[in-house]
Amino acid sequence: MICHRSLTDRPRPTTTPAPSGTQGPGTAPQWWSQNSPHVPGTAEADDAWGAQVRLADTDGDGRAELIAAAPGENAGDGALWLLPASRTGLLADGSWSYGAASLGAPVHGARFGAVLDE
Ligand SMILES: [Ca+2]
Ligand SMILES: [Ca+2]
Repeated sequence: MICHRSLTDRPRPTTTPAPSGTQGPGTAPQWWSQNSPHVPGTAEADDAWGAQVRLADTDGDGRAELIAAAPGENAGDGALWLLPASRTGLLADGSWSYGAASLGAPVHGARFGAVLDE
């Protein structure tokens, strides 16, 4: 189960995508926020971090990374976070974030990450 932690630190599970790594179903839930060690940024009101989440093998190694969106980041500019996958599961260490500016797109009020396609 992939989960995220809200600004209030009250766990709120999201959908249940396929697990990453070799642990498979039945492993303990994992929780992250922008306040988790190694996750870039700081949790702020209205970030909506985790409003959209997807698992995708972005580097072709056979393990699904976690993509978490915060469309409210930076007063509505929005951003995405990528948490890398390891043999044993997802990791906060090595995670990174990017926004519309990374793609050369307009940033102000873009709500980047408001919709994540499959
Ligand atoms: Ca933030
Ligand atoms: Ca991968």
